[in-house]
Amino acid sequence: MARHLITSAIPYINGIKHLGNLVGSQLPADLYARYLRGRGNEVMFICATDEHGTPAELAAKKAGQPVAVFCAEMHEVQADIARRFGLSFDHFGRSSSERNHVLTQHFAGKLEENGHIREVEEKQVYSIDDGRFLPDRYIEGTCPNCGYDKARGDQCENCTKQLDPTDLINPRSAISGSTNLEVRATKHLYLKQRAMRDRIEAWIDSKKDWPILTTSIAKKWLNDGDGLQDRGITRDLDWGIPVKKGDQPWPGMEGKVFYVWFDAPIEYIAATAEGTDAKGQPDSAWRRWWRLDEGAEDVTYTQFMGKDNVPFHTLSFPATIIGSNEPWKLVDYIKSFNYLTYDGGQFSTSQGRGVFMDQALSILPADYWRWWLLSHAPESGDSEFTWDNFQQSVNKDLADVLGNFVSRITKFCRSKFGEVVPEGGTYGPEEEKLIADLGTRLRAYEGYMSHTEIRKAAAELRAIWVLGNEYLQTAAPWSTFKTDPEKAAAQVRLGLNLIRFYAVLSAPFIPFAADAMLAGMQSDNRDWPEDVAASLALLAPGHAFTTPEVLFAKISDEQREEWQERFKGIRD
Ligand code: B3M
Ligand code: ZN
Repeated sequence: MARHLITSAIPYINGIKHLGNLVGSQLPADLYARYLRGRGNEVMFICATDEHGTPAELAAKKAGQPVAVFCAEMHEVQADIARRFGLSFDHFGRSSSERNHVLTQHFAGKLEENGHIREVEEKQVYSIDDGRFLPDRYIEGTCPNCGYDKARGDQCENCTKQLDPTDLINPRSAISGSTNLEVRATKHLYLKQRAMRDRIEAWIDSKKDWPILTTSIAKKWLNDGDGLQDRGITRDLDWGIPVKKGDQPWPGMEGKVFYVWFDAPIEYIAATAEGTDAKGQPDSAWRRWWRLDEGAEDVTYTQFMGKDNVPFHTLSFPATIIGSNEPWKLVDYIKSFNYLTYDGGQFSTSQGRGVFMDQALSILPADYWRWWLLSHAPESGDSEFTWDNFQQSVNKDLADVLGNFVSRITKFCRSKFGEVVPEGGTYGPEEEKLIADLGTRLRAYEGYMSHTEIRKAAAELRAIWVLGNEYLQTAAPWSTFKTDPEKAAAQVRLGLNLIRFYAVLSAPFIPFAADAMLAGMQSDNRDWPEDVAASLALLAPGHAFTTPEVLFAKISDEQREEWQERFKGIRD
């Protein structure tokens, strides 16, 4: 039994995530966690909400709530949706937790002690009426280049020119609209990543098996232009983790907080501690996952994220860990994803375009989405969600192949033998061939699953379902029964056992259907089929079952059209 630490990129608190976010981190991480648990490994699967930064502050303002209240409520909303999607986190933490405050301040203190922090004086726009500094993109004004009157301080959306806030004509606060602005000097802490460049590069180069998407992004930031830049790790905001050196004040940094991207990855560690705290366990319970000197030597750590998060996980977070000079666990494998597009365009949180997690669950159960998203995961390039494709995939794979298999075999058995596994008959060459073919495909499936090759794994699983259907088609127990009821009994026995076998293999993809299949077979044996023949003999003659309800309903053309229409616009 091996030990696996798995983290998903932590979703921003500012709203409910769309399906593109889901398939880019939390869902594949869940697939992997479920698979590894299914194989008997010890797994710690961690996620959390990412609660700091200006977007959180502004979303709270828009909701008319104090930011702490907004975050607490939105955390519960996201936790509930995650649960309903079957995301099996061992803990779903909060980056605003006390644990994260302490750990983030601890890391900053260590980095400073080891000479990895420098102070930089900057000039920044201050809004007198808002009583705060404004990040560049919260300053609006007229573009000096094209005259567009809603240009942002970092860029003009109309002509795409990169801007400095001071370039804008008639600048105003995007928060209040106030023009009562001035430029003030402010001091910030920078993490001296540049000086750690060679150590980080050597570490990345040692990861020979990483996906190309991950290493190519990391390399780009290491080598492009001037190479790895030092990064500001503090902000002039109210909401966030106060800047301190460990538990000591940081002179000159009063009233400032750490930058959200500094504390967010540290939350992976903190959330593990939040989880063990919640169980009343001692610190050693989380430290054995994270401290090389306290048991984490034999942990394999895998991270899941969208490609836009890769630089922070290949460069900045490792710089924090390495720079601490303490024996913290570094990631072993980073699985990153391209983007999922929506019906010819982008999914967009800010524009409310696409299907959001709560909306998805309001029209169909989680497994329909899980199956489509995972079997179309944007691994080697972007992939596109279309309602057509979704309908086809659900109807073919889930309803026609898997669902139909379960329903035919159970209904036939009920009508001829009753709701028990029938006895009598023996397996012949067809059954032996099926068992051998299942074995070959199962080993391939395991290979893809353990390397997080998700689309290939899905294709292999589908092929395993198809084998059962084809067997049923050729064995045709309904015809056999007329001439050789004993033989038909053996065929049906194999078929019923296949339902349990499929439930176990499919659980990482479609956990709810897997539960329904096992409940129907009145079995809670979830043992992974190391030996296919033995696994297909687990439900012995005389074992009672109940014929399950329809596992997967087909999506009709009317439904497809209705949903396409309903979700074509913009969410309000
Ligand atoms: N919240 C961005 C995102 O959800 C960010 C990830 C943090 S991972 C430590 O894409
Ligand atoms: Zn412009």
